[in-house]
This record gives sequence, C-alpha cells and structure tokens, in this order.
Amino acid sequence: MFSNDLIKPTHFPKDFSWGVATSAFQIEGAANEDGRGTSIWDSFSHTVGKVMDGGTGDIACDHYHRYAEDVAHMAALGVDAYRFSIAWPRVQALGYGAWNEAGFDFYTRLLDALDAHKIAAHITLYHWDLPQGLQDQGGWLQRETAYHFAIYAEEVARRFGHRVASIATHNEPWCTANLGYGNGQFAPGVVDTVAALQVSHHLLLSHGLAMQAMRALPISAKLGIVLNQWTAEPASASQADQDEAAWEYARSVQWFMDPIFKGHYPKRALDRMDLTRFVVHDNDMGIIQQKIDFLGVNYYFRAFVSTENPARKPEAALGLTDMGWEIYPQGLRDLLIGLKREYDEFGLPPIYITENGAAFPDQLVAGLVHDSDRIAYLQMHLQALVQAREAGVDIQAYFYWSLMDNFEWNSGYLRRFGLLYVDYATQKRYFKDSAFWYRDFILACKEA
Ligand code: IFM
Repeated sequence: MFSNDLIKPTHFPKDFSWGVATSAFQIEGAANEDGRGTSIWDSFSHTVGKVMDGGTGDIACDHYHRYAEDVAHMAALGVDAYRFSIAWPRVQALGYGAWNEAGFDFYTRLLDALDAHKIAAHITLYHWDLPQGLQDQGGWLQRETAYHFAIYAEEVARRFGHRVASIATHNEPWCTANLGYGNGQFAPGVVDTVAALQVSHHLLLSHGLAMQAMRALPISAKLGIVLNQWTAEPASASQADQDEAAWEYARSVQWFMDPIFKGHYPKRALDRMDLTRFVVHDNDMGIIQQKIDFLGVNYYFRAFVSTENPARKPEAALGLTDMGWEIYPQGLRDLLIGLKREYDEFGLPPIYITENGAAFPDQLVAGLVHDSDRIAYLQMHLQALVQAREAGVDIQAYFYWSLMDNFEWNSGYLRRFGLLYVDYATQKRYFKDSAFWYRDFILACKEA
C-alpha cells in the first residue's frame, strides 16, 4: 500500500543526493544565438501539426539567458544536484566539424554558477536534439552517426569531465528509437518499426564507443546511461497474458539492459522481431558491453498487458496524471528490485533515479500554485524508493522531473511537470506548493 504520509526524512542516508532535472531543448531557447546549429527538434517542431499547441524550442524557458536566476532557484530549493543536457548543435553546429566555442562558453558559465552554489552537475550528452546536419546524412539510422557521437562525447568529457559529477551518454534511447522512428510522434518523425530496431542498435553502439573514448581520459566524472523503464504486468493470470508481459519487458527494458550488462540482445525479444534489416557487426556487442559507473533510471508508469483486449487500461486506483499516465508508485519499487535480481551478478552499478515526476493541470492564482496532487505523487514515489532501498537496491540519488515547466515535446507547452511554474508570457518562475514541500523535505533529510 502507498500512502502520502508514510515517508520520513530518517528513511534517507545523509549522503543521498537530492536533485532536479531538465534538458537543453526543453528549456534553453536561444535557438539561433551564438552559433547554435539547427537540431531535429527545431525542424520537427516548426513543421505544422507535429506539436499539439504549435510550440517550438525557439524561446522555451529562455534558460540560456536566465540560467543564473534558475541556478539561484535550485539553491533556494536546497538541492545538491542538477541534471541537465548539453545541446549537441550548440557546441558543434552540424554534429561534425568545427566546435563552437560560444556554445561551450555557455555551459562553462552554467557550471560556474552551479559551483558557486555547491550544486553537483550531472550532464547528459544526448537528450534527443540531434544536429540536423547529421540527420541530413541519415541520422541514427546511419551507423556513422555513432562514431560522430563518440567524438562529441570525448570533446565534452575532455572539457568538463573533471568538474562534473557524472556524464550520461543517452537519455531514454527507447524513446529516440521507438517514438522518433517507430511511431513517428517524436523527431525526426519516421514511421518504420524495423528502422527503429536498427536505430536502437546504433544508439547502443554509440553509447559503447563514447564510453571507450571517455574512459581513456583522465577525468573524475562517473560515466553511465539513462534508461526509461517500467514493469510490465499481465492483466490476468493466463499464460498468454504472462507471456505477453514478459515479451513487453524484454523488448523495452531488457532490450537496452542486456547488451550493456550481458553483451547480447534478449532472445525472447529477438524471437518475435522482424530482423530483416537488422545489422549487427561482429565486434559491436563487445563495444556496447562496457562497465558503467551508474545506471540512470527514469520511471513514470507501468506497462499493462492484456492479450484479450490490447486496449484495456489498468484500473488506476491512484488516478492519472495530465499525460494520461497511471500513477503507480509500486511499479518503481518492483522495477528496481527486479533490476537488482536480474543484473546484480552482471555488475549492476549504483542507481540514480534520474527522472520521476508528473504533469498536472496547475493553476497560478495570485502567485500561488496549490499542487497537492504533485506532493502526494512525490511522497508515494519516494516511499517506493525507500522500499527498494530496504530490499537492498543501491539507489544513491533522486532527481525530480522537472525543475520547471517546459517544452514537453509533442505536447508543447500544454503539460506542466515543474516544481516551478513558468508564466511563458513574462518568463517569471513561481514556486509551486510542491517546490516548498521538496525544499522542506530535503532540509529535514539533511538535519535528521
Ligand atoms: O519531458 C520528458 C523528458 O524529456 C524525458 N523523460 C520523460 C519526460 C516527461 O515526458
């Protein structure tokens, strides 16, 4: 059972890391400034009909100009960690060729501001904004992109790897492959599930190549990857539903975990996939299977599987978020315990919860946002995290998604995940009640 009054500061160790997360395209704006190149999300969001409200990343939260204020907000929240991504086209306009010093300067300024507040930086190299220059050469369907990514990773690590706490290669490669190439809801908007399979392989290959390149450097940053994961639960006890749930877990979670930890794709997934255009070179799996220092887990919901009625939805006893996602905290606990059970013997490293959060239809009234639903969400998911820790899972950090409301991909600005409310007309930020709750809870954990 999950209840929103069971979580206590004493449940967390003193060195637990409390953070907030964002990504470059969703907050930075300044799309045409200081030599930034175009990304696939610029092209996609400027295509009529791709984003629900027609929103683009041109201005977003204007974080590029307001980063100092945003870091001050983080300091006021009392977080000790900030997860953000580097926009590849900001530091290398085309994804190959010349580096853009003005782009690197922005991230240097941001890191300086974080240092001044003693907030540890956790960077992600790829949070979906591929340079359009590489897309024009085939994007992630093109094997060569993985090699360009490794060059970019090495350059970022060489410049920043001594002053950031961690570097993740990818954020949610499942989404890049399946939403970008499978159903086309995300950039670049390709609808071809067989291509999506090959893209997922190139993403994993790029992860492995980047890990090799970064490992060769004398840097202190921990290196890893961030995966979005869920439990897959059968709607009934029937064998068919159980098999279907196992297949769903295999093609989503194990599809990325097994190559990294076991050096091969899960057989259960391969058995049911169209492999006619799936090309894996001899040495690829060895390149992908690199030791990682941390695993980033993003958790939002469970998968619910019914063979009789594939459209059937779970009962959602705790309700739905504004994304229509079931609130299901026990999925986080079960997922984490399952990861430990399956991957511990293959070198599962400490886990960071790199994303967890919810969109709700927040209303700003007289400068206040009473988002008790988000506070309850946070409390229940932290409780699930504690239960997983008590079951022996080594979880060292929690990052709420997101620091502030931002560009929610194909939902544009219609979905608000933030602890801070953003009034896009004025770009003013307001602490929601959940921000005050998170601040007080973090403080209590430090004092407990
Ligand atoms: O906003 C996204 C984020 O970019 C990746 N993970 C899920 C979030 C909510 O949809």
